[in-house]
Amino acid sequence: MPKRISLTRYLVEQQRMDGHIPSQLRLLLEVVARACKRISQAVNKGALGEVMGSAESENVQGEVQKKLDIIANEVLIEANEWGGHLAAMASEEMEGIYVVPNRYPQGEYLLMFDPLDGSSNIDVNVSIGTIFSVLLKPEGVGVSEQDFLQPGGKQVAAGYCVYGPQTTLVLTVGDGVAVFTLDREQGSFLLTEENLRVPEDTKEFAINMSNQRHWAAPVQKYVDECLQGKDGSRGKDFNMRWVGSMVADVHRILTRGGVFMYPWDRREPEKPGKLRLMYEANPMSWLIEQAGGAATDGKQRIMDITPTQLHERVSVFMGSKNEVERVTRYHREA
Ligand code: AHM
Ligand code: MG
Repeated sequence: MPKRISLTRYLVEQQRMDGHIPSQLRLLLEVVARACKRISQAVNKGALGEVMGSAESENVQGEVQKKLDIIANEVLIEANEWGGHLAAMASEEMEGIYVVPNRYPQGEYLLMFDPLDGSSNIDVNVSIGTIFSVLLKPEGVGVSEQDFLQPGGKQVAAGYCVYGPQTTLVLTVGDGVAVFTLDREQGSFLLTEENLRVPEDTKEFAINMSNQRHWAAPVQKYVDECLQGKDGSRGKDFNMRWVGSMVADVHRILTRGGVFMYPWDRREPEKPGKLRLMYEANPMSWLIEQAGGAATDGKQRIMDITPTQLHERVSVFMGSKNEVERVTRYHREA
């Protein structure tokens, strides 16, 4: 068995050798990883831990909250609020920002997260995850929601933890993508892959096909061509996968290629898409780009979008570069 490097050592080396991350950011990422371990334990207990089912509340998006959504949100806040590395946090499960209480020291970072992505899969024992994104707070006194409204290109760290057959943490600090697997006996994340690459071409796409009749013409055209396979203009057969947890679908694509799409559709025409820009699309876009893939909203690079609201939504096309370029081209030509 090879001797594995722990997440702690990986981060120390990033700080020491490459000067990629300041010590406060290293501390922050360690704390996020610790919180993910706690969430992983709760997920693992399932019905034995009374964490299944719905709570009697809705989040700001009007979605019914699952008990685990709330537990994961609390775990992330409690783990991160006292360390002195953060100024504030924002989450899918909270309407406004959570400013670090003044009984604790204030740090210079902003943390955003989707504490439990793929909520509809909790009760059926299918992979779910936590997605996170870190920004630097702009200079100035205090902290406000406005400070969070920075394009994804300003992220200083991003990642996710997927709670599946294994618990896997995937991270970028702008120096490629590293993968850590949770060793439950040791209780630590160990580096299992570095410099992940997404193949430029693929024969696999991921989209919720039940929404087909609601899509715009460019998405119809792209998926139609995939479905025609060898009999159509693409000259190859495509396979389709849809877990219904963005973390799991994007993890598959980071591992073996593919294209993930959650486009705008006519069900809610006033919304640009279902997924949230700041704590779902941006961190995933950066990971995908760091692995050599691409991520657009159909027209522009997702990470170039300047958000105007915390819970802003966006259309998403990400994964293997040549496929993302093709579906983006169809949008531009339309
Ligand atoms: P959530 O953050 O409330 O769990 O919602 C986001 C999820 C994504 O993980 C996934 O890609 C998508 O919603 C699935 O949507 P659908 O149920 O329409 O297939
Ligand atoms: Mg989500």
